[in-house]
Amino acid sequence: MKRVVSGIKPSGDLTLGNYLGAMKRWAESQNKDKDSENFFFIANLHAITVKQDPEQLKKRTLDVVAWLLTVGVDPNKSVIFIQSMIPAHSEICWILNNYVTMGELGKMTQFKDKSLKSGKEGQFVGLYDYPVLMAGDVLLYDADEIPVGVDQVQHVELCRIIAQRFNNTHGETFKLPKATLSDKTAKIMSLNDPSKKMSKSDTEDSFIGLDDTPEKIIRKFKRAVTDSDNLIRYGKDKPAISNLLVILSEFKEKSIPELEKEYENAGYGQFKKDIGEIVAGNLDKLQKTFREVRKDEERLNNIISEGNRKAGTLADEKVSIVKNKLGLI
Ligand code: AQP
Repeated sequence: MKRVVSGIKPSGDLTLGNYLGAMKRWAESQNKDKDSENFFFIANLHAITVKQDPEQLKKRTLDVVAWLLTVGVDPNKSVIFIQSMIPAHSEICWILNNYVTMGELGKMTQFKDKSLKSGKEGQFVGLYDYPVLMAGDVLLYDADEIPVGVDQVQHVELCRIIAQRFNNTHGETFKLPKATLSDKTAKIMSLNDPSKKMSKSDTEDSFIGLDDTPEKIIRKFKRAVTDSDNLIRYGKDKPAISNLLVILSEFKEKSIPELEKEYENAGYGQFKKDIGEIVAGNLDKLQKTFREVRKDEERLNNIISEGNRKAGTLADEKVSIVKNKLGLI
């Protein structure tokens, strides 16, 4: 039996990147891999490393649960829980802080990128400590696999270092997890700068929000940047078109070579129009399901309570083992 753990922050409107890179894959893996136990959580403690409006945060936390159900994460097959509702996450983070150095945390790309504006000195400690909280999220559950986007791989590697260091000092305590990546969707790029990943906290035109209207989606794809020549081809020298091909391939369920052939004689205009329409049509259907699922807050809260109960039992057991080893009474 293999254990899969992954989380998502309710820090903004979910994007196509979150959907293709994470949520859709979670649903697929849960159905494909009968031999796995899945834990998917809403990383609201991670979300507050960037200022959040409290009411919005509460609402978005339930929104994300509803989106997980909408895309097919099944609470009978996967445990869905809320990070802040299991105190063991904060507790293990504090403990693991003593097994990681400032040098290691300072090297994390996400920290460097996100503290560009304020400068490292002006940055709050939460963002710096983000990878340690994440390590705790994973180590509490003896996870084998962490399905993530490319952006999180560095954090999973640091998690292994922390776990190994703890194990070396106190004996075998934590399982060393590994990050699993999908081939192509591991990094969906921004629509107006294909050198950056698509992010929910970026500018409005750079991402497709899962709740964008069809008109908005079509317009955003129409305005998406393209590469210099007019060829629809996948390749390192064509980052913008490659990104659009990956997106189209996911929604059309056709391979990239098939799409290259299909669009051999088409221009960028037609290509972007087709992507806009197919994504808009699919998201429109998902949004209808989302609205139905989101209405039933009682069901959502029951799913969360049940998930918290299952995850909390395991997490408390692990914290208690760790405290014992450290002489914490
Ligand atoms: N563009 C992306 N392509 C592929 N995967 C992605 N993920 C996020 N963006 C992309 C994956 O989605 C999961 C949940 O991500 P998250 O919301 O917890 O954190 P994030 O990676 O920081 O996402 P954002 O959208 O960039 O959030 P903000 O802007 O708030 O920081 C992860 O598995 C992530 O890899």
